[in-house]
Amino acid sequence: MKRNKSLSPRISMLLGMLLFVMLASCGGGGGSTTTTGGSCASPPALAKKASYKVGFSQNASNNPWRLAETASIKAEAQKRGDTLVYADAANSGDKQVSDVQSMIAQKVDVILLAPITEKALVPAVLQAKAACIPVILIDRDVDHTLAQPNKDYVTFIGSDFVQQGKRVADWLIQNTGGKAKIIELEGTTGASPAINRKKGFDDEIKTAPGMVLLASQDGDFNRDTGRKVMATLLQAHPDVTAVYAHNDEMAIGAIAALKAAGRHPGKDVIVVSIDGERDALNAIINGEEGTSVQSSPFFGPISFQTIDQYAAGTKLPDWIVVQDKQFTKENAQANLANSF
Ligand code: GYE
Repeated sequence: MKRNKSLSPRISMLLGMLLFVMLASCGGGGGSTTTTGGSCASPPALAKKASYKVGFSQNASNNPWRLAETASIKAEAQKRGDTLVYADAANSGDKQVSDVQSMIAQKVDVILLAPITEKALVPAVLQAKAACIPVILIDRDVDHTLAQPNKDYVTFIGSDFVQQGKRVADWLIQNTGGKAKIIELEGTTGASPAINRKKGFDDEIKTAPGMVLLASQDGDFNRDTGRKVMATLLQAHPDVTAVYAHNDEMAIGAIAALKAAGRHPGKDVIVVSIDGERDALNAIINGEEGTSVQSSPFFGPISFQTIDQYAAGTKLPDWIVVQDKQFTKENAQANLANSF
């Protein structure tokens, strides 16, 4: 009781400060992209300039997909003569929040953010907004109950993850005659592609009664974690006939685990996944993997075009949907040269 009493003036002062910051920073309001009366709009406006100082907050650099994305962003910034402030959060939500805070302190013009999970980066998105810096989400989305496009951030540029999961499920249903016992390796818990690739796949296989989901577990979008999780699940479910991995890295890990256990991926177990990286295309070519639905990592051109459009005052959609191909043994070889 005593403690509460002595803290309350401080809390009310903090609340007062918070209210002040909110009023000062959100005066533009109402979805307008123009700056009004010294406060910023919602989302904050971007002044047209010959070149920009662009922040790019990457969530990790531990797989070919992330490296291809970073290379694409860096190449496009360089091509345009923009200054890129780059940070790699090394798979940590906390580090990614402080990376964005550092970009705010460095007064970048705009932030490209690939949020590690749907929730972890919401405070950073709101802090950028309060500092009048527009944020464009790329490759992963945030939780829309906590932050909204065309309000708290500009837009989300990325694939339709539900559709990706559904496409993998449809291929698997067709290629197993609608009968399979499946192990699912999920991406990083709480990441938008993990949530939605699971939803798209799980909902679709429910339409075919012979498709049985034996187990579904987090493999963190990581090759070696995928391998270890697969090895463990394989012991509990030796009757598995199909593996659905939320990304190619985990599929490659699963193929290694299957082989180590004396199984024959592509023959007694069908492996399917998402991304379209080179190792997966090669696994499709040599028969060990069935299909990989593409998830393009080449965000450079589209991100910087979106920055230009936003600065020009174009009203952007809440979601700029990236269109993806699908790789199978029919086209894997032809797409190998452009893979990553
Ligand atoms: O599939 C995966 C990466 O967010 C769309 O994250 C991206 C996914 C991609 O780690 O390989």
